[in-house]
Amino acid sequence: MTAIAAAEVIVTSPGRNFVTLKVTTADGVVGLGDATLNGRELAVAVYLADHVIPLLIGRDAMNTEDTWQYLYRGAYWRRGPVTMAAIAAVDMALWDIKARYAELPLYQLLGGQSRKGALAYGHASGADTEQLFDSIREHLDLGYKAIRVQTGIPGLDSVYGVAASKAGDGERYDYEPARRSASGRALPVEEAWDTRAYLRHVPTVFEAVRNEFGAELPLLHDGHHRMTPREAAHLGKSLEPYDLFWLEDCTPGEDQDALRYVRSQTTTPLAIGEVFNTVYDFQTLITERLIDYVRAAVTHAGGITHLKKIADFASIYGIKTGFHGPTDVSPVGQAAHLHLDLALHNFGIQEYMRHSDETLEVFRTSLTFEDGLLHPGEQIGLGVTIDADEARKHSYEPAYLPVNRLLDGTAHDW
Ligand code: EZ4
Ligand code: CO
Repeated sequence: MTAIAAAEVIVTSPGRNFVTLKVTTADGVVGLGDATLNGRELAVAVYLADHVIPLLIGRDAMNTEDTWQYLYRGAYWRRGPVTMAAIAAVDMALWDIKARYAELPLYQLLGGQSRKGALAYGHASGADTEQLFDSIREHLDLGYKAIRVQTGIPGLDSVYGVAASKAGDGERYDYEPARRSASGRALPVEEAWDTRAYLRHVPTVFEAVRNEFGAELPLLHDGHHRMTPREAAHLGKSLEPYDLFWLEDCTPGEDQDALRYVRSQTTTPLAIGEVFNTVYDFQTLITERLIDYVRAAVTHAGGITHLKKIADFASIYGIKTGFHGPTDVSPVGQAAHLHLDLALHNFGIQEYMRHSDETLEVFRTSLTFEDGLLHPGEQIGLGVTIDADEARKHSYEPAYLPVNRLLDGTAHDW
């Protein structure tokens, strides 16, 4: 038996907030798990510290499946992003430990290497076409072979996915949706939204991008859960001439049935799931083949054990993966994605936003990005360590994701 001797929650904010679980065995082997829930971080930190860590001490660190079931079924109150992020962090840490005992990079325990590396897509954006083209060129220069395109909308001041400023550190455009208030009292930023303006403008932008960059480049777009099924169907149809890799999150995440109408109306590939927590959120979507890509994140969908089940279930229906990889997934969570990406047969694509240099000083990762492909590296375990001294330098600062309102003030999906 490889007993868990200690577990600790580390909250750190190197440019943005991260919650990490550090589990240590009686032999002193350490595993890390990402528990970051953007904008609601401390709820998971307390859930772990008060309700989960006491259950871990003395358990066999090797029993990833039983520990997952114990925490999921044992809570009685199932699912939800807080619970599932906490379970995810434990699960990642235990897989990290298992691979460290085996002295293997984790992907070797998940099926080995099925491809050279994971095709990554980056986030290009611009308030107008000129800025967008610059951003696409910068991503091509960085080696990206697939690009998400988000654009400003005439008449709207600030739009989801459009970077506000240039950061000048690798990614060039700084994009972090959760914001902090200068006054110290963090309240969510309120954005204004107009779906009709969006639906009119987006196809013109894709036409311009195709004219400038050609037919070959894989292009993606994120609708961020803002459309009704009819609106989403309309957008999917109007984007068909531009041959998207996928249209993401076109309708609200709770409503699996909504995708049935969208699917019946358009051949634009559909992806959804970054806000999903379990395989049950995908059940209808997968069995009725209403989507092409599952977008869950290892951090919010119960860790490696559960994300692999989602991917395997999807594979039976010919559906591929496209795991959620914004900067609010820490280098620990992103490493977990990459080990799965390398091993899973039905891997599709991996979202990748480079973390800031500040973040990468706290989290030392063996991840590499070369020629458009991500690789988790050959270090044992997840391949990530946390520098506790660096982490302590960056104390938690509250930040919220924005809220969205229609032009008349009605609250809308952000
Ligand atoms: O808005 O991770 O596809 N990526 C996304 C992200 C999410 C953020 C929320 O924390 O939709 O940018
Ligand atoms: Co998204």
